[in-house]
Amino acid sequence: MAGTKTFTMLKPDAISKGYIGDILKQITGSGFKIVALKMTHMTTNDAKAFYEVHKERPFYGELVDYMTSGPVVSAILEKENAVDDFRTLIGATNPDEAAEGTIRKNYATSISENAIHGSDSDENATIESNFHFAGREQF
Ligand code: DGI
Repeated sequence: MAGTKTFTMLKPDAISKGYIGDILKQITGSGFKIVALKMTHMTTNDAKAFYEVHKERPFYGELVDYMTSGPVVSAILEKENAVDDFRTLIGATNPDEAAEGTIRKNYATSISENAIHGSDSDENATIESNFHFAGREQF
């Protein structure tokens, strides 16, 4: 079966702590192929749009401020069952509840500064990939 795709973003806390290489190594070591990759600094409007689904939540302002506090590394990943397997690899939203060996357990700072994003459905993986990457950047 051909691989399916998911979208990920290494968040500002992971970048500032120097974890880009270690996290990408854990991702590729877990069977995911990187098919698009870049570092960007999201604008406030970018972050508001990316997390629009959370706009009524009390943490929305904090989330937007955090996601624009420094650069992010975004990537599209390919693997069989990519969305679900990647959610398992990153672990629970709150690193205190994340399983041993997951990326958030290994590298996250807190529930709000939790190191990494992973799409929660195939549909959102496509929307989020197209938000961050032009077609010619996706391989
Ligand atoms: O898909 P996830 O990133 O695991 O979680 P989500 O889609 O429910 O939430 C998106 C991000 O919003 C999450 O990675 C961190 C932040 N967030 C979620 N719930 C809380 C939160 N931040 C704070 N401060 N408090 C929360 O309860």
